[in-house]
Amino acid sequence: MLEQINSPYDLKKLDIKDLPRLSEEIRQFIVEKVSKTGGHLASNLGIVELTLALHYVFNSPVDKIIWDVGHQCYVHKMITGRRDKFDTLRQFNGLSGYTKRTESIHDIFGAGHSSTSLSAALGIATARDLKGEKYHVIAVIGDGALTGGMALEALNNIGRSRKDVIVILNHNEMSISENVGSLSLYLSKLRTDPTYNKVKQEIDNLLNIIPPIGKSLHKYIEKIKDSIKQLVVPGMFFEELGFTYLGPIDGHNVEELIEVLERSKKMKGPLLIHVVTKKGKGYMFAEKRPDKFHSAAPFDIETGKFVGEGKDSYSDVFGKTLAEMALKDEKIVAITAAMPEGTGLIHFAKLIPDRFFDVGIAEQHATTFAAGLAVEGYKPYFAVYSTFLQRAYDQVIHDVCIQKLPVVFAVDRAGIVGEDGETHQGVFDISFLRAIPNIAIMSPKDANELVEMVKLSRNLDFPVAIRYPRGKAGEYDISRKPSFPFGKGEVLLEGEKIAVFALGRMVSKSIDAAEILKGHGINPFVVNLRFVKPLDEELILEISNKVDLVVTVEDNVIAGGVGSAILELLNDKKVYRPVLRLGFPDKFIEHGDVESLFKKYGLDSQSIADTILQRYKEMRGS
Ligand SMILES: Cc1ncc(C[n+]2csc(CCOP(=O)(O)OP(=O)(O)O)c2C)c(N)n1
Repeated sequence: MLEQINSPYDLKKLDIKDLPRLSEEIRQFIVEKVSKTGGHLASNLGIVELTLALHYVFNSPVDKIIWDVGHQCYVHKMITGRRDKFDTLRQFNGLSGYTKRTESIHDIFGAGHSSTSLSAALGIATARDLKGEKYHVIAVIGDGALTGGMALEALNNIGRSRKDVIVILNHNEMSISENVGSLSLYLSKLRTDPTYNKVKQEIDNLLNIIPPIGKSLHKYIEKIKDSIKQLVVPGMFFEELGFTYLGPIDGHNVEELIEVLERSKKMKGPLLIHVVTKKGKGYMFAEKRPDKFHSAAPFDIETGKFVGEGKDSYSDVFGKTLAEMALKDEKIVAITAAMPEGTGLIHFAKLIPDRFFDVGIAEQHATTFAAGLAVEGYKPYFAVYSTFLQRAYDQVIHDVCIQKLPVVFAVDRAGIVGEDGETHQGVFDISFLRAIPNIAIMSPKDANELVEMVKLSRNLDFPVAIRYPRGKAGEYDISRKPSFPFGKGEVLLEGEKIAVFALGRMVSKSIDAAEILKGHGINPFVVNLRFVKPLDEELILEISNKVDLVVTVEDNVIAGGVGSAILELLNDKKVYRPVLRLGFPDKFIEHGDVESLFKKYGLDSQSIADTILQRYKEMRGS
């Protein structure tokens, strides 16, 4: 059946009775494709029927369907003519793993970060009304995404606006890990409390036996029915905010979903439809461990085992080191914004649960919460992906740095992350953090140096950011003590004529580039900077004074990065050397595997060597 569906129009031609079978075909297709490419498996398996119902009832792209985060859009992509591209999902030059406006007219709003859909929906609905147009605006948001501050700000405004906006709450009780917070408890109560559901059923039955007598009386009775329902049925929280609440509805019963969505088309004002789904539905391993299959690496379908599983990532190194430190140091506390697994803090959570805090998808709150803990003498470590720290920029400045509070930001997934693409690349943090007074920024060249930096940060009494990449870490020793003082870089290769100043994971690439250059008779210095802020000025000036060309290498955008910092330093100190800055250009970096991206942007070892050689030849006029 799937073969026949190349647009929402094709879907609408099917009989409703056929949709459960189509759902099964879609699930098989997704498991098969994602097992090869990797991707957001569990969320997509959970949203099959809901997506079919939405495209069956509404008329995309005239009606606007907006997906929060966008990670659950695979079924939507399949229905909207992109099924044949799934072999390239998240690959270099392939299909994006998120909604993307340039990819399809059905992707009304691009996403990747959480909790934006409701604000976007209200903006679109407001524009619709200003223009006097008529169509439906539907936002689909998960219970995890609903923990984000923006979503709550938007609910507050949608309710007041009285606009026709349909919010579909996809409730599976999971964020990536189990969902947290009191709103989550409230939703669970709605979903499971038998008295709520019994009362609702009884009232429905009771109201349905009131006979409709005459047209106007019928309308009147419907109104009374609605008001009685609202007094006793669940969802009062949303009702008080100004929404009409419908639910909870079985999100795997496609007929029921279609019926409710058809009804919703005729209703006025803000509407919240509470749909209950199971994350990972239909694939046993994903149902059992939806967190592991949230963003899955390629895996074996039969065993559910991930390819390349086993070795520790940088996140594990960080999480294990911090847990080890905290066992002996009761002032250390750890915070995550809904990423206990991804950040490696799960190791901490297991050992020291009472000093571990998962605050939900709430990076702003997490930052200021950490500031509060620091005020009272605790040493908070907020582990957060570089891209999501962007959310908390004002909190970093206003609540942490102005007050010079000793919060440590463990900036995970710094640099390019690969398959998640432009919304997730961590290529801005050096630039946006470097501009802030009072904060120190460091980046380890390998796993051992990460262990040392985490330990070094413990006794620094000001804000610190430690940035490290996504990926496997290699061998390391958790018992290492800091072997370098604060603010000091190291010369890894002594050389002449050219100095390469590299940061973080670009250090090993620069060493490899130096080896290639040796084949051309050039022996550059290679320096591991370690610190972006403060720069090791003494070392940088000393080495720069010895050479004709200064090269900087970083996995951040060039604008405002560590290369800019060195250029500024040399200029201020009147050390006038040409500076070749290597990093990412002034554009958003697309998705793809990390190695292909490094190559495309001239940041693999060979390209680094080639660029240096070319510049050096130009300088010498040869
Ligand atoms: C601002 C931000 N922080 C963190 C994330 C990482 N993240 C992606 S999906 C997700 C969980 C979303 O849960 P939910 O909305 O319930 O959707 P589900 O996958 O359960 O269907 C998280 C934490 C993100 N995308 N954006």
